[in-house]
Amino acid sequence: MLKSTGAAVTATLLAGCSGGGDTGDDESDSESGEEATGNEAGGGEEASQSGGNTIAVAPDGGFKFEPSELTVSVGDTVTWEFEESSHNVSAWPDMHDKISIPDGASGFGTMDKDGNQFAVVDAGETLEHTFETAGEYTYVCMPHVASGMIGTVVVEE
Ligand SMILES: [Cu+2]
Repeated sequence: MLKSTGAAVTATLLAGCSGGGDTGDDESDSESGEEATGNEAGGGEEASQSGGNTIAVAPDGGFKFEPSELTVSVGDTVTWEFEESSHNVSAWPDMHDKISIPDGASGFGTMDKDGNQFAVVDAGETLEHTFETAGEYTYVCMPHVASGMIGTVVVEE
């Protein structure tokens, strides 16, 4: 289901299951050293991503994605971290006319393509998506798209 599209809601997996050596939870505080060097060293792949291509959902309770625009490369995985409850991510073009993805790209979201557009996720959960097609993806939070809760990921070759 979600996995087949390259997206997965992984809840606490990030912190829980991949921490080879370190105690895991201080990733967000210590942005500087460890993740950068740990990237290639092959801990869990989730662990290496949390310092990099991460988008905060509703930081400080705002109806926004931070950063609102992120540029990555084909093959990169982006992680959305839900800092508050009552939000979601949809990059399914049929759900809203603000949503757009490149021709031939896969949609993704915290819900399935035909799922509940207003299903929200809890604070602390994450969504991961690996971008296989270059181009510009505009995704939204369905409950708050009218409030401008819209984000963009630009995927370069
Ligand atoms: Cu929202």
